[in-house]
Amino acid sequence: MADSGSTIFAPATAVGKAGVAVIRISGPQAGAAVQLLCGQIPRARMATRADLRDPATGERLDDGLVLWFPGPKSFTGEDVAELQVHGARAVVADLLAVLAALPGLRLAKPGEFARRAFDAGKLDLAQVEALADLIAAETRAQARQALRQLGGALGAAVEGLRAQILRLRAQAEAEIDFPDEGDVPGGLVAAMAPAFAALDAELADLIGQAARGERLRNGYTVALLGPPNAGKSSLLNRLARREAAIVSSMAGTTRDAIEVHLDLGGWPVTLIDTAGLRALASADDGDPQLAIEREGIRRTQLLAKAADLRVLVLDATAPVIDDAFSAYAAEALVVHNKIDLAPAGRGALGVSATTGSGLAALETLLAQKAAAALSEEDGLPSLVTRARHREALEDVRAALLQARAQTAAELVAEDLRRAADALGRIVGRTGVEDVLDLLFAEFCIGK
Ligand SMILES: Nc1nc2c(ncn2[C@@H]2O[C@H](COP(=O)(O)OP(=O)(O)O)[C@@H](O)[C@H]2O)c(=O)[nH]1
Ligand SMILES: [Mg+2]
Repeated sequence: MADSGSTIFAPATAVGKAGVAVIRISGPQAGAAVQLLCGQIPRARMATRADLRDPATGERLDDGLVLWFPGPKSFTGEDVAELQVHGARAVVADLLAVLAALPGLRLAKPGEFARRAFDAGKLDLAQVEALADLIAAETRAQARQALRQLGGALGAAVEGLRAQILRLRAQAEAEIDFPDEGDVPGGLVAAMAPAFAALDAELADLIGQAARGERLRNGYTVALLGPPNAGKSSLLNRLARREAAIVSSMAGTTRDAIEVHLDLGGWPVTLIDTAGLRALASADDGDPQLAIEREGIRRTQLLAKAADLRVLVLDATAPVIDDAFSAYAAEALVVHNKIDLAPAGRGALGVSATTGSGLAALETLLAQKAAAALSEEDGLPSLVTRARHREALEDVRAALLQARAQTAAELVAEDLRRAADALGRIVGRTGVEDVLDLLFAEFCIGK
């Protein structure tokens, strides 16, 4: 993907019928392309109205705005142009065809603009991840967290830690080069003890934020569990306000888990519908229908375990707790559905997927649980948002712990070097080639 000599272009907005579409061009030929299309290079960073023409025929393709960002003060660090045109499929298709025909220009690959920004040092790796998260954000809390990371907050924290570690390393290196006759073994590490303790506390704090940050990115997961026909799928559809899951009076209709993403008061909640749980007699082995149901139940058990919250949905007309899900009954949120047919039992929240009664209370309860799990203690979103960050921080902590146990200055220096490298991985300084391709593939074209 490191073909940086070419000039790339792509629509930066989703294709379809829209008021405005943005086409982005980046690379050494961006200026020539703008000159050919618009007959001029507009003033830098000023919106300029221009006719956009096919240079081959002179035909006017659209009347739009052109923005010119000469490198290095641009998103990618290269010469960049943005064409704001009418968001018609025909206009965009014509302009893309004209651009493709120009020498040295080609359509960008997914994430290629962001990749160039990263290669030019405009964004560190954590910021690139944040950009992907921001584009994917479905709720305000997710957008807030991504924006903080895009602003470089994680990178700044990492650089602060790295600078402290490099200072310690310099001390260790000095000890190797100019050993003092009077040194006692372990004296070096003893002198560093306060610095090690401070670093460890800071790392523990960051790692402590990880669970919340990762959960906010992925959504607070709620699994709907219960016997077949209790109305789990109906409830999910009702909460999603669309027909996501198949509803049927035939028991065992839902085999695969269906999930919908809800925004409950700004908090992302992923609601998972599951196959109904019921105790199956092992004597039924060999019945293919039951084998499928058995597999569905096995998957449900796994999902139930992994979810942040389990909601046990029972039929209010027959709220029996079967062996198959009795294990969840104690800690799950118990909901009695079909209260249009029978009143809810004691200790259960009564709802009706058919009439909608009780659903507002259920939504409020789910939002409260999500808020409790995701909300910030200090008023700021989590700095650590991905398993990748958390694992690197754990490696840093382990390397520092090892450094503290050394007596020889050489070994202290070596452990400190490993700690600094692990930090470097978070922002993409070291050992990230394998991560890069995966990450940029997360983007769609034009980003
Ligand atoms: N009267 C009534 N029927 C419901 C309600 N919720 C679901 N049902 C019906 O119960 C049957 C099973 O619903 P479904 O959502 O497929 O249950 P699941 O197996 O738990 O997913 C369907 O015939 C639904 O129409 C409800 O609140 N009231
Ligand atoms: Mg179902």
